[in-house]
Amino acid sequence: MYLSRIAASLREGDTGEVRRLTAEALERRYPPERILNQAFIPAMEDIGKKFRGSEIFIPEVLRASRAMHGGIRILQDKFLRQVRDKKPVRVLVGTVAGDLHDIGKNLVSIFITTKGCEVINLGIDVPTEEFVWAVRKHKPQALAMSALLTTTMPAMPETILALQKAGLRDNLKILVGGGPVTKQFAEEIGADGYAYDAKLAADWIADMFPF
Ligand code: B1M
Repeated sequence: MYLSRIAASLREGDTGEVRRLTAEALERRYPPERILNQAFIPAMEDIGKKFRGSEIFIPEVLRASRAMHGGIRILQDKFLRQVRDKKPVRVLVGTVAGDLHDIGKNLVSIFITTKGCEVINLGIDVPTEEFVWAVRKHKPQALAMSALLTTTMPAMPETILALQKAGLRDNLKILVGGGPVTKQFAEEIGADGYAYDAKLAADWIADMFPF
């Protein structure tokens, strides 16, 4: 019952209700993965379909994505509490320079968190130098880069090259993904992996760093 109410509130873009129902569902011991997989993701997929079919427009998409972020923050607190006592694999996540899309990237973050990893989310429009700086500072085992625009895809090989030049590439696994990114592109630019969606991204990290 909670799941369908959360999904409906998300579609309506009602952040307050999504947060309230998510917190209540967690209190009633709904597993966070279930809330994510059976409420947030189907509702967001629905929004994507309606947008493509011109049934709704950008303001509605933005309201729904804000509502999902509100709910994700509550889920993320829960996931983080679950991994606090482990020594987790550290993963840096970010959307590349020039790209403001963050919904898919945030899904990737949360799915990776569910695998028991510590995720450092650098946000959107992350310049190459900031990726390099963050890898040097946080010493992650993996970097996950997202791009949703064909025009921002070149920032991925640029970042990989900059990491190589800075001597930071060897001990780092690099995963790329996002709408226009393909497996072939990932191979061409020298990434270690490609994932089609957030779940596969998390599975890839878990395969790379089994524990
Ligand atoms: Co933009 N946008 N947008 N947009 N937008 C797309 C991406 C687009 C496909 C729409 C279209 O034309 N049909 C198109 C890109 C075309 C292209 O280049 N191939 C596009 C465009 C052109 C633009 C602008 C240029 C529009 C303009 O201003 N003329 C502009 C660019 C701004 C910029 O970034 N500089 C723009 C702006 C925006 C908004 C700001 C209005 C808003 C973003 C709000 C936000 O993120 N906070 C927005 C939105 C919402 C979309 C659509 C409608 C939805 C994207 C989304 O969040 N989907 C999108 C059309 C569409 O996809 N139907 C569109 C839901 C999300 C769960 O899916 O992000 O694809 P997605 O993530 C998926 C996978 O891609 C994958 O996993 C997720 C699912 O599990 N994935 C990874 C993502 N990152 C991954 C990383 C991984 C692995 C998997 O490993 C590291």
